[in-house]
This record gives sequence, C-alpha cells and structure tokens, in this order.
Amino acid sequence: MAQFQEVTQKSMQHPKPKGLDLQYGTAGFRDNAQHLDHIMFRMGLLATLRSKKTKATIGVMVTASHNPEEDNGVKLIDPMGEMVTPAWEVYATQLANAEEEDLLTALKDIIEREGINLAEEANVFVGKDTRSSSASLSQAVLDGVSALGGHSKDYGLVTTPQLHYMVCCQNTQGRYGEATVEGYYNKLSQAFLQLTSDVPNRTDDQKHLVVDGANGIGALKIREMEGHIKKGLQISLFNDGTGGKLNYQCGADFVKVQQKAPADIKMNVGERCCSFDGDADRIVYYYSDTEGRFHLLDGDKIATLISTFLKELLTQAGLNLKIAVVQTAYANGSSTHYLEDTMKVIVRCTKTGVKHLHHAAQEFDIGVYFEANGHGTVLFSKAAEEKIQQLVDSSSSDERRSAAILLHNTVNLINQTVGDAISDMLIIEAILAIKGMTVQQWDAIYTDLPNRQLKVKVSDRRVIDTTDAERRTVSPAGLQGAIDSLVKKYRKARSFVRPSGTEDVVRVYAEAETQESADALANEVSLAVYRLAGGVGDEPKLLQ
Ligand code: 16G
Ligand code: MG
Repeated sequence: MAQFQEVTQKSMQHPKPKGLDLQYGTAGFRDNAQHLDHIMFRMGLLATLRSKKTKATIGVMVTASHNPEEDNGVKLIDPMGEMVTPAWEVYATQLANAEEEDLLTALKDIIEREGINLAEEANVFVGKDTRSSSASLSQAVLDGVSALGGHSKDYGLVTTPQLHYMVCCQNTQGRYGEATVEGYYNKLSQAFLQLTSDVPNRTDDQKHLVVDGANGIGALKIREMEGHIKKGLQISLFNDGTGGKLNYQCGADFVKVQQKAPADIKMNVGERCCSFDGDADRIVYYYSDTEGRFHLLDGDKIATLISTFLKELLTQAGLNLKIAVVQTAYANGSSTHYLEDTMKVIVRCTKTGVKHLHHAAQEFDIGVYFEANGHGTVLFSKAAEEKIQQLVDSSSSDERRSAAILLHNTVNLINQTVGDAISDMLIIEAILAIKGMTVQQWDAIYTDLPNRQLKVKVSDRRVIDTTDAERRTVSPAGLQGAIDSLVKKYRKARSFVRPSGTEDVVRVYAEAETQESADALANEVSLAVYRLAGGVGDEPKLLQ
C-alpha cells in the first residue's frame, strides 16, 4: 500500500540507532534528546493508528517534565484527555524498538491485532515544552502522522495539561470547553474570578503569590494568563526562562526532593510561594517562617485542603455525593490519618503513577487524587455534575444554592483530564481566599511525620515485586520480614520499597515519629535491600 511505502521512506529520515532499546515508562518515553528522533516519528505513527481505532483526536506531547534540559520525552493522550491506555503503552514500546527493517511488520501487527481500518480518518494534536530539542522532535511526530495520512494540529508551546485539555474539548465537541489556549484561559479565569469576587476585603498581600516557573513552559503560560486573573491574583514570577536553565535548582521536583526553596527566589517571611515542574503538571507550595525555617506543602496537603473544602460545600448544599481521596504509599501517614479519622473521608491507596490514581478516582462521585510530589486533580462524575447543576438552576434556599454555585465554579476551574499546576494553583488560591486562610493556617491542619527517601542500586531492580499498592514486597524472599522487624523498632513508623519506574534504582521510603528515627529506619531498610536484592557497588552509606 502507498501509505506503507510513505512510512518506509519517511522513516529513513528518522532512523533508529541499531540496538537501542527504550521503554514506555510510567509516563512515556524519556531519555537524552539525541536518542529520541525515531521514537517521535514512530509515536506520530502510533497516535495516528490510535486515532483511527478510537475515531477520535489523540494528543502527543513532547516533554521530559522535570528532567534536565538535555533530556526529552513523549506522552500520548487518549480521547477524553487521559493518559493513553496501558495496552497501547505495550505497542508503543514494540514500535519504538523495532529495527528499521522490522518497522512495517511491527506496524501491521498492531493494525491487525486492533482490527484498525486504515481508511478511517485520523486527527492528532501535538504540543511541546520549551526544551531546545523540542522543536525538531515535535516535527518528527508531525512527520509520523502525515506518513500514515493523518491530519495534525500543532499547538506549539503548551503545558502538558493544556494539551490534555485541548484533546478533551475536541472530542466532546466543545462541551468541556473551547479547544484553544485562549479558551483554556477564559474558562479557568472566569471560574476563578467568580469564586473570588465575593470575598470581602482581600488585601494586596492576600492576593499576592510568588511563582517559580522552573524556567519552563509553565512560566511562559503564566505570563500569558496573568492579565486574565490579575483582579484576583497578583503574581511575582521567578525562574521565568529568561535567564536560568530549565529545572536547574528550581521547579517542583527540586523543591520537593531538596526540601528547600529554589536558588533564585525572593521570599519574605510567611509569604505564599509555589513551584511548577518543567511541563506544569505538578505543583508544590511552601513558605518560610519567622525563624527562617522552610515549610513544604506537598500534594498531601493540597489534597487535604481541596477535599475538606469540597466536603464542607457538599454538606452546605445538602448534596449526598460520595467523596474520596486517592493517594499512593508515599502519602505522609499524618495526612491519611487526618483524612480518615478527622475528616471522615474515604481514602484509597494505589500504585505510583498518575494513571493509577486517576483510574481509582473515577469510581467515586468526587475523586480527589494527589501524589505527594504534587501531581493531582479532582474528578467529578457526570451524576455529580448534574446534581450540582440542578441545584444551581433551582430556587432552593439561599445557603444551599450558594454552596452549589461555589461547587459549580470549582468544577469549571479544575482540569479534570490530568493534574495541572495552573489549575491547581488557582483552586488553592480560591480556597484560601474564600476561607480567609493563611498558608500557615493551611499548613497547621496536620503536622507531617518526619520522613526520608533513599535510593539503592541493585543489579536488576525487577527482582523486587510488590503488592498491596506497593506497600509490601513479595520478593525477594525475606525482604518484607526484614522490613517488618525494622519498622517495629520505631514509634509511628512505616517503610516500603519499590523499583522505580523512571530510574534504574530501588526507592526506599521511611517515616517515623522523629527525623532521627525516620533516617535510621531508611538506612536500615536500604541495607536490607542491598543485601537481599543484589545491591551493587558499596553498601549504602549511612546518613549522618
Ligand atoms: C512519573 C509519574 C509520576 C510518578 C513518578 C514516579 C506521571 C504523569 N508521572 O513521573 O506520577 O510519581 O513517575 O517515579 O504519571 P519513580 O517510579 O521513579 O518513583
Ligand atoms: Mg511533569
């Protein structure tokens, strides 16, 4: 077929280095940008097939999120704006690793297995982050789409969540919103201004927020959006990409891992600050207290703030909707305790990775999901949205209806397709404004248990097999028993280990009543991993 000839020909311009083998990881391919040209072309092909299969628009985002500038990567987006279904991640890996002469066979294999009609139309939306390699790599995606006769729309520089949003808007015929960047700003800013417009006497200080844009796409988009929201929010933007390097000593991952503020940021005592990651799908908040101590408000604190707010509104609106918070094993034990025991909300734990949390959150009327690292959003079921809308349209008592209006605007402010730093930031700012809360008061809702994360190098991290949402290991033999007896030595302690999905290491997490205990436990568990799971190099060094 002519289409296949076109694929073979165009593929010669995006040749695969022989023997190179890459995996579609937790959130797509990620590697040094120099290794990715053929991957991008082939993901253009795959997205076209996925579009023909689903008869819907598919998204391809070129980004390596919080990785260093030299890296790049690609994420595929399914019709409702969610991450691509796991079965197709397997195809992505197969297609990516087929040697040049086997490419058509790999392609035909997918077509056959999925029963794809090649005559079907295909539409692919493409976006990219600000990395210097992103321009040519996104061109490779576009080449892949056209090689299989698909139509594409190049959104150019957008955040990952913006592209997810566009795909959802397109496939819902505009019901979710207008599939343009301007449409995104309008929808979110209107909801934000409506939520905050009735809040009396907000001072300029209360409206002020310091934002660290990680020198990435989020900074660019905040600049574009600033004018739309300035009545309700005054932003001081740092790491806006004009001077510093992407993700270098800044951004959500740096702040979360290092537990300190970005290098080039000016923060006054008690001032609210937040950091985005390199593709603006993660956010964390922080402030510094009068003693100069740094306080981090991570995904767990964000989930608590949002779910508490929603639960109170549901009560005021008299709506009987089932709300749950979805976390991972990394959630601080204090947050889980607070949510279950004080807030009385359902808490679920899933494996690490947004797709797992997203999936679990879909089971509830309202599913709030956040990873501790700041990835997260809220999902509202169709029934929940309808009930809220009915109440907004009704003539019920003022209090019930006002609560429903707040809920309605909250729904519009949230990007339900995926975690979105801009949308999450605006919802947090709106809640703090409505409740008249300072960042310190938010932080004081519960106190995090001290914790420590370490990495251990082993010869093959796949020897570690986990169960119970990664909270327990089933292999290698003896490891879980060892962890259990170590945990017993400390008060309020918990520890688990899991193979990383993005790095060649085993991750160790420990928490306990004091920092000393958490550190000691993390050290001891690391040593157990090293000894029982084939550690390489020197024994893990004990933390001082
Ligand atoms: C990816 C995931 C993130 C997860 C992280 C875990 C998405 C969009 N991103 O970045 O959610 O926390 O991997 O990395 O799903 P790890 O497996 O190396 O610990
Ligand atoms: Mg990211």
